[in-house]
Amino acid sequence: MGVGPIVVLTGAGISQESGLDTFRDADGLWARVRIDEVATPEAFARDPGRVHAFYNARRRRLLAAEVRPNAAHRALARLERAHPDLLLVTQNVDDLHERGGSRDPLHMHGELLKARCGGCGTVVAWRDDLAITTRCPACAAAGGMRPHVVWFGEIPLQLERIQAALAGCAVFVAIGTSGQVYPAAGFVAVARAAGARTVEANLERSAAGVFDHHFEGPASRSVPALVDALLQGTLSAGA
Ligand code: BJW
Repeated sequence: MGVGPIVVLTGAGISQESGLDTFRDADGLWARVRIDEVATPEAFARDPGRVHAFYNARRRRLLAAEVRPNAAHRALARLERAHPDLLLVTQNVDDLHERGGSRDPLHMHGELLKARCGGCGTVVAWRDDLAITTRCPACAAAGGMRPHVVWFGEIPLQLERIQAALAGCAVFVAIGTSGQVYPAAGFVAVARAAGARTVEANLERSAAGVFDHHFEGPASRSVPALVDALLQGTLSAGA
């Protein structure tokens, strides 16, 4: 396939049909919980128990038997196998890309199944609830363990690697993201400026006018169609 390097950015919408909440849809997390109570470093400093409760509930949900990767996650793994020059960047903290077969997705907003010590900085795999009393397995300090996620006001992970890939990509694909949170929301403009073709998969096409191609509908249907179009070289004709 001759499309050149591909960067794929995914957001909460790709995991919605797997049983995980999005953030900004009408029934999303931010309709029920205030961002400044659970998703900032200040919130964690003020009331760590509240923040732990929010992430503990989401971690338990992620580990529930019925939460599984869907056809969209699997289609991206298929694209990666056929086209190794692909960087999969996800804003999601779930592990559904890994479970769907993707080898090494870049989790720019962190991972819910990891915890980090605010004292020594150690990052460890974590599947249990976190509490104020949880001790760091490395330095044994209590009180500093937090979910390994990126809150508002914190710097997303591996931005240099992402920026380098965006600067060299021929195709940029955004899937299931509302494009409201920066810096991820600006990636499409960076890719466009680098000459990439830009592709969106979402329930509805975004109004911003920065995408060349649109695949509308639930990700479990639109993403396999998008991947087929990329692999068959029919993107221009297809959407
Ligand atoms: C479907 C579907 C289906 C549904 N099929 N589709 C003013 C202007 C500009 C920027 C700022 C500003 N003030 C502050 C900022 C910066 C701030 C920011 O962007 N704020 C905006 C709200 C204005 N950003 C930050 O603070 C970031 N850090 C930063 O900027 O550092 C400074 C810096 C950067 C670079 C260099 C140097 C310095 C950090 C942002 C951290 C975001 N964290 C969260 C929580 C992570 C942990 C957790 O999971 O709890 O990340 S917030 C939340 O939003 C989460 C998500 O990853 C992120 C994006 O959400 P996403 O994925 O787009 O989900 P939704 O719900 O918004 O959209 C779902 C979409 O799916 C919709 O479009 C649906 O239609 C669609 N959909 N079902 C297909 N079945």
